[in-house]
Amino acid sequence: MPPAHLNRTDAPYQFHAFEVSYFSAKVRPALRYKGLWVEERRADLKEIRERTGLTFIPIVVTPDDETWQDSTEIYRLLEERHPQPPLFPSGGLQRLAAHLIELYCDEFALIPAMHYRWGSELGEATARARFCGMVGNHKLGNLAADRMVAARFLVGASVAAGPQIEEHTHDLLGSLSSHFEAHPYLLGGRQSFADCALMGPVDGHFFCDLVSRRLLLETAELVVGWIERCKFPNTDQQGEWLEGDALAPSLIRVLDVMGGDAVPIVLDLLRAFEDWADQRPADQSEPPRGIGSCRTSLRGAPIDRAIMAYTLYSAQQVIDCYKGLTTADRSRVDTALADTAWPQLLAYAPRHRLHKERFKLVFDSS
Ligand SMILES: N[C@@H](CCC(=O)N[C@@H](CS)C(=O)NCC(=O)O)C(=O)O
Repeated sequence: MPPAHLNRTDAPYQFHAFEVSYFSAKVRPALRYKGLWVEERRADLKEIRERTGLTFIPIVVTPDDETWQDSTEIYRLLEERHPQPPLFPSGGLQRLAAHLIELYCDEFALIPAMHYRWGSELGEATARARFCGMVGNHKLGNLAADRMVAARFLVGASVAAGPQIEEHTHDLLGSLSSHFEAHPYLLGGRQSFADCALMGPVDGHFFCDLVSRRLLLETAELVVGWIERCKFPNTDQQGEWLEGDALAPSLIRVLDVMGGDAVPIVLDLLRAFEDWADQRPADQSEPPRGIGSCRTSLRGAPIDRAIMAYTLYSAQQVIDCYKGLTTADRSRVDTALADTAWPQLLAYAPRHRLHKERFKLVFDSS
C-alpha cells in the first residue's frame, strides 16, 4: 500500500522529457512534488508529433491516455486533478508573484541559459559532447547542437550582450542566495509552481552545463541546496508559504532583479507582436510561431530577439491574474512591487488575445 501522502493512480503518468531540456526541468519538480507515480521516458519526437502535431518537449501522458503539452498547461491540469499538495498559492499576492517568476523564466531566462550553454568554447564543446551522447550518434548529435546554436541567437543571447547577461546572472544568483539564507523556497516553507518554473533555467541549464555548474558551485551554494530540495521534494515534509499572503523582502529583491531586465524586453516583444497582429490578413486566425526579429536591449547592450506569438500568451496569463484579483489584493501587489519594473508590465493592455486549440495558439475572434 503506497503511503497516504502519495497521489495514487492505476497506471503511471508518462513524462516524455530530456535531462538537458529547459522545459522538462520546469515540469519534473511539479510531478515529483505532487507525489505521483511517474514513468520518465526519453522524449521520442515521432510520438510527440503524433500526439500533438508539434515537436515541443516535454509532454505528459496521463494514466487515461490524455496528452498534456505546454508546461504552464501541465501545472494547471496537475493542480486540477491532484489539488494536494498545492502548487498554486491561494493568496493573491503570492499567486501573482509566482506568475511573474514563471513569465521571467519562460520569456527571459532563456537568454542566460543559452548563453552559458553555447556562448563559450568550453560550454559549446561540452554541450555538443552531451548532445552526441544523448542522441547516440555523433553526426545527429552535432546537427541537434547546430540547431541549438541557431536558437541561442533567436532568443537573444548575442555575443555583444555577453557581459550584461553574466552581470544579470550574478545579480540573480546573489539575490537568490540572500533569499535562501532565511527561506527554503521562494514563497516560504513550501514549494510552489514558482520554484518549479525557476528550476527550468537553473536546473535544466545552469546546473546541467559545465560552465554554469561551476559558477553555481563556486558562488551560489545556497542555490545548489534549493535545487536539491526541489529535485527531491519530500512531499510529507513541506512547511507552509509565508503567513498572511506575504512576500519576503528578500524575494522582492529577486523580483526586482528579474523585472528590471526582463520587463523592457518583454514589452518590446509584445509591442512588436501586436503591431504585426494589427496588420495581419483578416482571415488569419493562427499566428505563425515567430514573425521575424526585434531589436531590444539588455543593460544597454543590443539584443536581437525573435518575435514569438507565445510571448503574448504568457503575458496575457499574468495580466489576467492581476486583473482577476480583488481590489484589496491588487493594491497589495501595487505596494509590494512599486519599486520594481513589474507594474509597467501589469499596466500593459493587450489589443489582441490568444487561446489554445488542440495545442495550437489561435487568435480570439474580436
Ligand atoms: N511553451 C512550451 C515550450 C517547450 C519548448 O520550447 N521546449 C523546447 C525544449 S526545452 C523544445 O522542444 N524546443 C524545440 C523547438 O523550439 O522547436 C512549454 O512551456 O512546454
